[in-house]
Amino acid sequence: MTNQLRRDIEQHGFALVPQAIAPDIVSALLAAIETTLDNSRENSDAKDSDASVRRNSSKSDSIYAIRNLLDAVPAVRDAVQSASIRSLVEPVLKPGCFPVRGILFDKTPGANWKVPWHQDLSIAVREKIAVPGFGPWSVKAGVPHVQPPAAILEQMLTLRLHLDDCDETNGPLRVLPGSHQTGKLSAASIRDWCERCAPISCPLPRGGALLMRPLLLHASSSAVSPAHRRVVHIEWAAQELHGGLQWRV
Ligand SMILES: O=C(O)CCC(=O)C(=O)O
Repeated sequence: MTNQLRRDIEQHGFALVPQAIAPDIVSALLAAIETTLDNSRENSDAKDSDASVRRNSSKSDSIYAIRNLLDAVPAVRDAVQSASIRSLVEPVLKPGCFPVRGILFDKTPGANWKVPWHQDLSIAVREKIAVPGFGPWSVKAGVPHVQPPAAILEQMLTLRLHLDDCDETNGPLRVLPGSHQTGKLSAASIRDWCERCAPISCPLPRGGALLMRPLLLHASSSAVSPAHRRVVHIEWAAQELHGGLQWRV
C-alpha cells in the first residue's frame, strides 16, 4: 500500500486513503476545533477577535476557514504527529518531515464557497527576508507568506483529513492528475490543462485523507446540498529554507 501511495503521488500528484485516521481521533479533532470556534464566536464583537477564524461577511455562524490552524488548535498539532498520520506522509517525504502550515476548510449553508483551478503556491514564513527566487510576498491572517521556487513546492506534500463525509453533493475537491509535474503554471497553461485533462473528483468518508502535491491543479464547486465539509489541510516539508528564511512552525 505504501509503495502504491508513493507511486500514485509521483505519477498523478495525489492519492486517496479512505480510512486514514481512527474515529476517536476524528472526534477529538472536532471537539478541539469546536472549542476554538465557540471561543471565537463569543469574542466575535471584540476588535481583537482572532484573525485566524475566517467568516463569510460578519455572520459569526458562517465560519469557512481557520488559518494558522496548528497554533489556533494545538490538538491538531498533536494529532498530525500520530503514528497513523506520519505513516502516510513519511514514505513520500522522509522520516524527518514536519508540518509547516495548517488550515481548516469548511463549507456550510452560510458559507458555501467555490474555488477555481489553481496551484498552492504560497508558504508561511517567520519573517519577510528578501531572497532571490522568492516572491511575491503577501500577508494572510497576520502571517507573512511568500511564493518559493517550484523546486521547494515539489518537495512538499499536503495532507487533507476529512472530518465529515464528503460525497459528490458537498463540494469535493477536484484535481487534474499529472498537473504537478510541470512547475508553476501560467493562466494560459492552466486553461490548457482544463481543456485537455479530465478532472477527478475526490469524495472521501469521515476519517479519510487525500494526499497531494501543492503544485497539483485543484478546484472545488459549491455544495449542492450544503452540510459541514470540514477538512484539516496540513502542508508538510522535509527541508529547511535558505537565505535566512524560516518556516513558520
Ligand atoms: O477545500 C477546498 O475545496 C479547496 C481548498 C483550496 O483551495 C486549497 O487547498 O488551496
